[in-house]
Amino acid sequence: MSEIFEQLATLIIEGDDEKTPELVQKALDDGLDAKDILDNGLITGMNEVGVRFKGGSMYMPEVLMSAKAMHDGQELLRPLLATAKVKRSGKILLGTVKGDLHDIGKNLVGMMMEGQGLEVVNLGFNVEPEKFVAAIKEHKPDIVGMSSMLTTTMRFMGHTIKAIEEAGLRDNVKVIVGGAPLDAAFGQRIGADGYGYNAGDGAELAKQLLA
Ligand code: B1M
Repeated sequence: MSEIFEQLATLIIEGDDEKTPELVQKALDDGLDAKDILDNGLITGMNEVGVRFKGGSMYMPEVLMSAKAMHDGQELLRPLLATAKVKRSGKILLGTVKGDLHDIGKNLVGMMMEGQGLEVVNLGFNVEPEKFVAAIKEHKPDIVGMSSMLTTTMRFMGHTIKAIEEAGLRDNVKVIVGGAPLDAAFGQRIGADGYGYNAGDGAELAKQLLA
């Protein structure tokens, strides 16, 4: 049984988005549990991708391929996991801030977080502070994650945190920020709970904040 999990993890690391869903389906047909397939196969593979990415032995295009394989494999499990009421380890609301259309990095962060077993509600890009606030009320996340790629849109992270405070919701959520023009000092200055340097780092940070 552990052999099929190892094969799944390897397919994720290799970023094989054709064979991953096929093997997930085979595992299901063999009667394996959806959560075991997720935890011991897909997430194990994605964890290794995070380690290799952080260590510099995997690069962005490969990580994106792994993320796609992970996504396609997970799609088959999603309905089963929902039915089985498997408890995800936390919920994160993710968006690129107002005025900013860059979403490749933010989507990658979301996929890495899904790979860590988190439920991700992806609000897309150009997300106004008010939309973050409304989404917190609707989805009740544990963490709000904001991305910005432009020096001109970084300030909307602070505006969003302020809007969350003014709505009386700041104590309900942790806030993490990331994006190429930011650093940890900026995150602290605007009152965020953490800053993620890259996708793996962001996912790890979310896990730490939930622990
Ligand atoms: Co634009 N762009 N762009 N662009 N673009 C940059 C960001 C830029 C650095 C290019 C340059 O001048 N060298 C520059 C910004 C300069 C600045 O402000 N410092 C720039 C500019 C100026 C612009 C426009 C203003 C250009 C123009 O129109 N004159 C315009 C702005 C549009 C707007 O947003 N309103 C614009 C438009 C675009 C496109 C739409 C064409 C396209 C975006 C498409 C898309 O995202 N769907 C685009 C692209 C692709 C880029 C570059 C080339 C690549 C960005 C990217 O996807 N990187 C970029 C130059 C560059 O970065 N080399 C550039 C790959 C991605 C995986 O990395 O996004 O850094 P990244 O995400 C990382 C980390 O930052 C981190 O983890 C991710 C994965 O490791 N991270 C988080 C990100 N969010 C996180 C959140 C977290 C944690 C970690 O927790 C919540």
